[in-house]
Amino acid sequence: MKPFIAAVPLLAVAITNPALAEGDLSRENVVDVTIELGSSDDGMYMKPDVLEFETGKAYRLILVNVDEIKHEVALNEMGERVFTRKIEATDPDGNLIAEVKGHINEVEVGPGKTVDWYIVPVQTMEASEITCELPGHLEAGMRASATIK
Ligand SMILES: [Cu+2]
Repeated sequence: MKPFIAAVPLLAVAITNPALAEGDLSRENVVDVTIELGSSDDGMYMKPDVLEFETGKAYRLILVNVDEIKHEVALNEMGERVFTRKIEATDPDGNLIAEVKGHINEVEVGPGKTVDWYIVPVQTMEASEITCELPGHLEAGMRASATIK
């Protein structure tokens, strides 16, 4: 039950403070975590392949696809334990293309593109896999271990 208790103050703040409700939750303290998606001679990868998060901290997952084909990040079990603030896609000049809000489990990233996924973990989790579920990619090695403390 403890993880749920930790989540309550976050939600309360989001509801009572209009500025935060618009997506500025913990903006000053966002921790950037870059996850590179690509292929190598050994197959396909997520780099780094071990990730650690803490409940109540705000993160920006910077999904960088360095490949010439589409990849994705599926949070799987972790998706049930994080609050997604928003997904943000921008053009090469940094102009906003799309901001997506709501509960999200998977994000596909086009070849050579980057997408920012803003999350706040709200519940602890033992090591669990995030994966690329595109056909053949998981088998080729596209997985990373994620833990929420
Ligand atoms: Cu992939």
